[in-house]
Parts: sequence; C-alpha cells; structure tokens
Amino acid sequence: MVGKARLCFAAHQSINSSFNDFDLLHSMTTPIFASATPLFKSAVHIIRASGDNLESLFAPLCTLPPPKQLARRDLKWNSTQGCFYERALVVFSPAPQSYTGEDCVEFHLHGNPLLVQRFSDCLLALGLRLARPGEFTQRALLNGKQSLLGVEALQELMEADTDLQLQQAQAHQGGSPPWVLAFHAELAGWVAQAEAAVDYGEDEHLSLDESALKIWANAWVEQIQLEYRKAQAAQWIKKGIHIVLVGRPNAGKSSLFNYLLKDERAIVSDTPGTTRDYLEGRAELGDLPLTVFDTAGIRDKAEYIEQAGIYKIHPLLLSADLILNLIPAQDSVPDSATEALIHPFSNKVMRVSTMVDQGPPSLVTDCSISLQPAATDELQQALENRFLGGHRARELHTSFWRDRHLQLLLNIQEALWALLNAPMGAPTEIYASALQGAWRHLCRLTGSDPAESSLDELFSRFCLGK
Ligand SMILES: Nc1nc2c(ncn2[C@@H]2O[C@H](COP(=O)(O)OP(=O)(O)OP(=O)(O)O)[C@@H](O)[C@H]2O)c(=O)[nH]1
Ligand SMILES: [Mg+2]
Repeated sequence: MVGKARLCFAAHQSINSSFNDFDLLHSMTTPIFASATPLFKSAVHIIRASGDNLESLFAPLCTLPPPKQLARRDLKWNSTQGCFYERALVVFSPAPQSYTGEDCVEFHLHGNPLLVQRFSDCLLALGLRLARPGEFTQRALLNGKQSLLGVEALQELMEADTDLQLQQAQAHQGGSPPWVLAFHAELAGWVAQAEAAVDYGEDEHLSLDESALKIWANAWVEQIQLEYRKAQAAQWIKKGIHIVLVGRPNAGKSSLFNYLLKDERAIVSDTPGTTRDYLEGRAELGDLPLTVFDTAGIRDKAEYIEQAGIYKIHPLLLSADLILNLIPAQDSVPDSATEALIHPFSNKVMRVSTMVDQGPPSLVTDCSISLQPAATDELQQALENRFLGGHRARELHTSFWRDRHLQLLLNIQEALWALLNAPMGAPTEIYASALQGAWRHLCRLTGSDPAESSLDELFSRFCLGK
C-alpha cells in the first residue's frame, strides 16, 4: 500500500473498525458490486460495480459503452436457473475519473427483485463479490478520491434528519473549515522554520523568532478555543437534545409535549394523573432537534399503574441532557414530590413557569411559557443559550462536530500551550517538538499525511544549498 493509502486506511479504521486488516488488505483489489437503490418492485434498479479492468471482466456480458455515456445494452447470461436476458442501460466511468478511483460501471435494470437476484448471481459468477456496507466510499478514501473529512461529511449527510442537519452536512462536503486552511499554511511555515533552525541553524545562521512565534501561537490558541466551543454546539445540532418533562400533575407537560411535536400525541386534560406511562417524540424548537419525553406527574396518592409509570422516569432522568421542571405560574411553592425526584440531577434541571397567560409566575424560574396562546420564545432562547453557547445555529454549518474532531482540537491546543509555556531562550528543539505535535494532530484532523505535507513546505521555502 502506498503511503497516502496507508495513512487513509489507518484514519478510516478509526471511524469504522468493522474491517480487520487482513480482510481489508486481501480483498481490496477484488471487484465489488452492490445495489445502489432499494430492492423492491420499481421502475429501475441500479447495480454499481467497482474494480480494475472491468471492461475485460464484463466482456462475456456486454461491451461497455464509451466513458460516461448512458447507453442501452442487451445483457445475456446463463445460470443453473436457466438463460436470462435483460435490456439495460449501462454507464461506464473508467479509472481514475470515477467515484472510487477504480473502473466503475452502473447497470440500470428493470426493478424486479428476482431479476436483480439472477443478475447478482451472474456478477458473482464473473468473479465480483458483494460490497460491504460503505465499501465504495472506503475505496474512494483509499484511492485519494475522498478526504477523511469528506467521508465523515458523507456519513453525516446520510444520517441527517432535520433541515439544519442536512445543510450542515452539505457545508461539510466542502472539506476543512476555512480557518483550518489558514492555520495549516501558517503552522507549516513555522514547522519548516523550526526544523531548519534545528538542522542547519549554526551553519546557515538560521534562528527562530521566539516572540513572533509566541504571539502567533497565542492568537491561534484563542481561535481554536472558540472553534472548540462551536464544535461542542454543533454536536448538539447533530445528535439532538434529550429533554424530559417533569412536574406535578396538571403542570402542562403533555400540552408542551404536543406543542413541540406539533401533534396531539399525548392526552391532555385537567384531570390530574392523565399521563401514566411516558411518551417519546422527535421535535424541533427553532433550530434545535429534540427528543422529548412526556412523563407522569408525581402524586402521593398515585394508584398502581400510575406508580409504575413514575418508576420508569428514573432511567430517563439519568440519560437526559436536560430536565424541564414545569411549574404552573399560580404555584407559590415548588412541588415537593417532583423536587425530590429531580434533586440528584440538579445540574441539568431547568425550571420553566407554565400557563403564564393566567398570571405572572409566583416562583422564580429560568424562563416562562404559555400555550394559550403559544409563547415559547423564552424557552427557545434558554435552550439555545445553554446548548449553543450563544452561537446561532447557522454560524455552525462549517464547524467540526465529531468526538474525534473535538479531541484533536484539544490536542492541538495542548501542543500550542507547550510552546507558549517554554521560557524565552529555550532550546529551538523544544519549539520544534511542540510545533511538530500540533502539526501531527492537525494532519490527523484533516486526514492528510504529516510527513509529505511538512517536507513539501520545508523544501519550498528554503534553499539551503545542502
Ligand atoms: N391556560 C392554559 N392552560 C394550559 C396551558 N398548558 C396546559 N394547560 C391546561 O392545563 C391542563 C393540564 O394540562 P396537561 O398538559 O394535561 O398537564 P400534565 O402535566 O400533562 O398533567 P398529568 O398528565 O396529569 O401529569 C389542561 O387542561 C391544559 O389544557 C397553558 O399554557 N395555558
Ligand atoms: Mg400529561
């Protein structure tokens, strides 16, 4: 495997460990195929194939059309089930101008599952094997057709459930956020200068400008801290916020649940104890994707079924990102049963006054809402402040968002701190080592090869005559 492919392979393994080295290395060159559309009766079913020399591999089946042209082909094949014939549309994308970087062929068949099965048998007989999930993209990564960030963005695109998640995923298709490109270029320059000063400093009278380096590092530590906080916020948009609604009977939990879901899912009534078991639903408030749980209000006199519902709340509270304690505006004392239930989770509780259309809240809370008429702006603002840290969701389109990204942003900051903490006049090796550390973490973040990138930069900037 060439260096770049090896690096991409290692990086890819960190996001998808389902392939082991042996399997992957030994089956990487086998031609593969898979359905690109769902398998049910439909107008068209597309089968994609990727591998080397597909023209000769498919020669017994048909002559492939000229590159990138959708052309009709009469496919004929024999199997133990008999002789089959299909008039298909075929498109051929020869390597390297294809999605995977290998030869790629698409067969547009009639959408009959049995026909697809028989055609798949034919491809197996020709020596192709069924692709593993994601293997086309994996090959694209290994062949340098996709960056690691591009693959992550693609996965994000496939998993997007809300408009904002979709827009974020589309923004990520563009690769690294703009600030990374600037940081990458500047860091490369410092790495090159430090390496040159270490290797040739005495001979060539090269030295590192420590003050300028520290001013530069300080500015980037601040910027990366900001990007880290934005990445944390972007994660909430990505994974959604799990919110559990609690409060005394008739606090308005089911009413808020229905309002957020824009659906009359829960029964609402002024009879205390209406909700027995908890309900779960997906919702959006502003730009925030939510998973909301409506629970049974706590009552001392709860009968058996209601009591069972209350017991089930505890695991929900444990895994919640936020507990909304709904307190009707007219209540002048907190509900003791609810307070006891949520006491262990106080750091993730937000107190919300409900029904403020009936009068101002008697107790101090974090925000107020009413649903008759609906006024939930304060709640939305409070959630955005808490989870997006004051950033607007749309500012976060190009932010990093994975745990992997956040960890590497921290690693880069640590490396820059090591550099900033070095005393003035410290040996150049200390700066060079800190810069190299930052460089390696940055390259892991973007999926580029640290050795190749820094050497290019080094030799492009210095003419050392050595
Ligand atoms: N005026 C007014 N009434 C509301 C508001 N929200 C809820 N209600 C009413 O309050 C009553 C109780 O509402 P629910 O949503 O069923 O209360 P709950 O907390 O789910 O009650 P349990 O399921 O018994 O725990 C219903 O009659 C609602 O119509 C509001 O913002 N304003
Ligand atoms: Mg209810």
